[in-house]
Amino acid sequence: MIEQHLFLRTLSGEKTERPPVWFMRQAGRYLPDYMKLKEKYSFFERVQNPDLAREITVMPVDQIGVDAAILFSDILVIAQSLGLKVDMIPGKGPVLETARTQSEVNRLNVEGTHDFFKYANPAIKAVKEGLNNRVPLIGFAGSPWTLLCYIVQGQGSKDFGIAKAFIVNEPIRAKLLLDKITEATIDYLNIQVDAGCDALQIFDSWGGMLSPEMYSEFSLPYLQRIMAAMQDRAPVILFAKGAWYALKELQETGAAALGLSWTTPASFAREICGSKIVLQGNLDPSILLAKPDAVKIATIKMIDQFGPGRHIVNLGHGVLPQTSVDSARAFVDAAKSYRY
Ligand code: 1CP
Repeated sequence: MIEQHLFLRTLSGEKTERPPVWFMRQAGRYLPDYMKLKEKYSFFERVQNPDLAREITVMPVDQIGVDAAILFSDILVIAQSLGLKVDMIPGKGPVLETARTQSEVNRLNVEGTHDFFKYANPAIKAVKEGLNNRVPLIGFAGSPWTLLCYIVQGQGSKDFGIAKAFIVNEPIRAKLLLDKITEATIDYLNIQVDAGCDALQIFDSWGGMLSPEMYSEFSLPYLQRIMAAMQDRAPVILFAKGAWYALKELQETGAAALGLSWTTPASFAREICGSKIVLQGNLDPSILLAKPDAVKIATIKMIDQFGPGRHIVNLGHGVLPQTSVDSARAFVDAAKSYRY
């Protein structure tokens, strides 16, 4: 029974013998076998083809030994489903067709969500078959604010200045855009749960770029809507990178767990949210660039800081592409040999 798996038991608040471990971006570019598939197939072929989605999603389970799989996809599929072209440029990252003017935002098509995500059900079913109940499958989406960052900016950015100026200059239009992203995201998360995802994670990767006031206006209300819609569907992990000031409000959305970046201490989160909160995180991904022995020591020290339970071991953000497979394994092995 998948419900009996360590990862899902921990998410439900049970006391366990050790913390489960997985890490953000685990199905990706630090794995040599993934790089081989990357040469042969485009990014969205890898996402949409059931055989490729299965092979890539299962890879870190077989090769690194993580306790949960995360579906191979990207947060930007929501931009695509709304009708915007997304190109993954090798060496540069994603480049998107933007929606900034009123007519561009009006044109975004929420009604087309189910049609666009026709591929997701067969892909997720294939992944579940490949996992064969060894570990649970995490589905995911970006937060509406984080999606707005890419849809308005058109690409990754250090400061997302165009996106921030947009919400200040055009707050009403920004909220229409956020509404549309929210609606599409709820539909897509339901599709993922219906197809067999056992848990969900919402990535508010750029949440912490907003001031607390701006966060409560442009990110939190949309997360609250998503969380309300998912309440009886699957446990949800909320990862709002760097938004330490919103932890209490994020907890009150009904999240099963909160993800922490490495700049937010576990003790701080427990002080704000109480001892019962399940926390996920938060080793600095750069530490995985160190030698395996050093990674082990740092990982054990990090687990100690979370206290005796209610913790899912993860990084504080996505794994870096330069990470060696041996150091990634040392991180996972340290968690798997830990005992409370
Ligand atoms: O072809 C490639 O390999 C391109 C690299 C790549 C990969 C492996 C991209 C482009 N996306 C992905 C997969 C991906 N993206 C996953 C797969 C599952 C896993 O985690 O193993 C997930 C969960 C994501 C989520 C994602 N995409 C986030 C949220 C997580 C985070 O790191 O904050 C974000 C911000 C993106 C946008 C994105 N997609 C790709 C890149 C290079 C980026 C970042 C762009 C930027 O802001 O510079």
